[in-house]
Amino acid sequence: TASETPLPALPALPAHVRVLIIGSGFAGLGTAIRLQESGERDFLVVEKGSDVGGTWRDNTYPGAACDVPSQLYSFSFALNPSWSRSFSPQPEIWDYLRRTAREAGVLDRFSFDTEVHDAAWDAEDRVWRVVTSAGTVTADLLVSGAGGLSEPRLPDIEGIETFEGQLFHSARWDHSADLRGQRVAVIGTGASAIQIVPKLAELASHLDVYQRTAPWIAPRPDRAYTGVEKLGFRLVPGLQRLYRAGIYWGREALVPGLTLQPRLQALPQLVARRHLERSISDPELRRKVTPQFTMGCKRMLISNDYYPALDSAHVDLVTDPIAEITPTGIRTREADGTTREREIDVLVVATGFYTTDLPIAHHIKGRDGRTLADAWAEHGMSAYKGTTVAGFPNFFQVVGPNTGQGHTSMVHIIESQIAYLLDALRVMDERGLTTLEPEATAQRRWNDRLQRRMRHTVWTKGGCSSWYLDEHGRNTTLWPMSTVAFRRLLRSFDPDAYLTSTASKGAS
Ligand code: N01
Repeated sequence: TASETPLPALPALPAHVRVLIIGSGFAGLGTAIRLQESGERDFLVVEKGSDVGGTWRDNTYPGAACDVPSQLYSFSFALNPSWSRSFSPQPEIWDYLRRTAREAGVLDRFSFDTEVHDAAWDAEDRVWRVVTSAGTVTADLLVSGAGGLSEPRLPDIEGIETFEGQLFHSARWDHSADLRGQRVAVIGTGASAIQIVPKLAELASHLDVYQRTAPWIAPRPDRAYTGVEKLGFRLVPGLQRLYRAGIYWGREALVPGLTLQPRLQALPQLVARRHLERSISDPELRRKVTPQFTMGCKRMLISNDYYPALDSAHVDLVTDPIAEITPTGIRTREADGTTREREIDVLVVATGFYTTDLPIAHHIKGRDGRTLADAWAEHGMSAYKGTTVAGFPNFFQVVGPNTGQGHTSMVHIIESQIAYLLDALRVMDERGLTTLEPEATAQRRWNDRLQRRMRHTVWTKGGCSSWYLDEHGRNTTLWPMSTVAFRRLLRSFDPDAYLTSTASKGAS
């Protein structure tokens, strides 16, 4: 299969490329393929992992699967007739990405096991100087496809470093750990945890699930595609596009409105409550898992096996707050003020990622050595059109600030950003531009408008805290309108919003 074929190796890093891309998930890989299709071969993808796939390479935990329908989870230019189910398991998505990379013939431009240590704008030579673990490369343009959910965040719980059993993050699963017959704990009840818990419940002798906030969980309408459907996807061009369009427009029509009108949540909340009641027999457990915030405030989850797993005799849902992690287990603070330790052999932390404080932001330096983290320190992450940043010439961030999705596929957003980047290159070529960077006022106007809209959404008003919000309570991660609107706004590159320079003249 595609997964078993060795990857072609790049003999050495080139000294200079026109476009340097960081990361090879949907964002980096999509950018590389589209660049090549546009006739641009002078690019390099640096990837710190040993393969393509991004989050779909890294998240190999048991039960890992997509909660966005398969039909929406492929590039529009590389549909996948091989999906086996309506919601794809992780190995299929990873395999799709590996196959797509191979078939596009771009892998000879990839450098794997290559970590970016530092990327700095050299104002004199007008290039990005990128220091990697495999050497230094200069590039006219720098594209970050490093992802918004790629750096695991360990919980800041006292004593975590003292734990003597096995401990790992959901996104860095330790497959050498034999969990059969072990006492296991999971901290977290987000999208990752609810997929992991049912699988762990099958293996562990005892499982404790530590819940801080009860999430909303709706039924998962997952099913295997029939033989007729699969044959149809292969043989009838257009059938898959029809499926895709149907699912896509259904979501586009409904979900963005739901984020603005919490009253419209009444029906989906009822469906989720019924789901909870049907799945759990124990009234005390039902009470504990009943969400206390408006649906959609955190990511909406879907699962058919999480609630039944919690309802099993050997699984305990612990809602008392964690006081500390000890060498042998987890100690909680009980309602009466005493503490209680539950002993475990293995601890799985499914506590999410660095989202509004991306580690890579400390390593990308624009004008005057200012890092992205410096630029974002005061008011949080922001970009122009989620893609370019004032003070960072010739820099594009695919999956940048306020581009995330709560209801549909990121791939649609990613393709909109890639199209914008390609159009920027076209404009640079046509006008002989050497540099471009968004005007600070254009960026400010864009973000003021977004933040004004955010104030009325369920993410801000729904009564929960989530990874969508930064330390100032601002949502700097999600796109608050439809993906169709995003595509329209990024349809063509808009040089009027940019400071540009040509080889002979200075910035204008
Ligand atoms: O992470 P999360 P995730 N003590 O941040 C809890 C995508 N994704 O990996 O809710 C105790 O959502 C925290 O509690 P609370 C998807 O976009 C997609 O699950 O903050 N608990 C929460 O329960 C998703 O949204 C798929 O009170 C602590 C959990 O840990 C995003 O990735 C699958 C804690 C973290 O939840 C992240 O999901 C999986 C502490 N100190 C993920 N710190 C698909 O299917 C945190 N928690 C496509």
